[in-house]
Amino acid sequence: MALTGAGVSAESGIPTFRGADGLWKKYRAEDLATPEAFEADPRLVWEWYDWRRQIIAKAKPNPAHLALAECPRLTLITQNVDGLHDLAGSRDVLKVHGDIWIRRCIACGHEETDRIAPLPVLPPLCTRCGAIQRPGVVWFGEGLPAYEWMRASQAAEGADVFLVIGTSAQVYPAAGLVPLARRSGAKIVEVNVARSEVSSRVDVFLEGPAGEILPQLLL
Ligand code: BJW
Ligand code: ZN
Repeated sequence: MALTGAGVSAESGIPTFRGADGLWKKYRAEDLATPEAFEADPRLVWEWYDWRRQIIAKAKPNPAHLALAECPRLTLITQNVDGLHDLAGSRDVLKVHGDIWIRRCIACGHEETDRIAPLPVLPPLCTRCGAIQRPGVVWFGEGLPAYEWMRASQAAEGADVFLVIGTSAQVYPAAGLVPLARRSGAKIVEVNVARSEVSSRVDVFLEGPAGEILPQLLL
């Protein structure tokens, strides 16, 4: 199995969250990626997501996404909301932090998926009931989608090899999949340009850009 984070999309030009050029250096997570922030100022939160949707709309999968898509018998779990694994051809991607291309009504739950960026009206409104929509992502303090999380935990318990790619492994419960897999007997192989929260407890640490290392490792 593989768990990917923002680093796998960095070479596609999508900013990561932590680190020198990370989104959280310029924006405070609690002002933008929490239910409280959205309740206080849905337009501000949507402006940030609309800006990110515009960046992601122009981005293409890089050799890391493509190598993972060509790997048979791989359960792919991603924390990324950008959809680049899908565009690369991976099937059955488990998106544990949601999908930036989904808009979900806060009143009736109706979901709409498209790749429109920028959106014509912010905040966008539900076509079914007219209430405000929210981005279909998982914010701090929110539970992860139950089905995806169950499949991710099962994969961690059954994995022989667990690739941890381009994640700082600081955000839970996703980061907890690494020790879970390790306790269950998996070999942990990490690919990252820098050491992460889990690097001291992996079997193999491959230092470098995912777009260079994964094609060599998997193809
Ligand atoms: C490269 C590279 C290249 C660069 N090649 N590598 C236990 C302990 C402490 C806290 C908690 C805990 N359990 C829960 C919490 C609270 C919280 C949490 O984890 N906080 C920590 C930060 C301390 N977790 C939550 O709130 C979660 N929910 C929850 O626990 O709910 C409980 C609950 C249960 C039941 C009912 C109700 C509630 C939810 C977490 C949601 C996270 N959401 C975000 C935003 C998503 C939407 C959006 O995109 O806007 O998800 S935050 C952000 O971080 C995003 C990412 O998916 C996530 C992880 O980031 P990632 O992918 O690791 O990126 P970076 O930037 O951190 O790292 C990039 C890495 O790439 C670096 O290592 C680079 O070196 C590397 N890199 N270029 C290879 N080319
Ligand atoms: Zn609605």
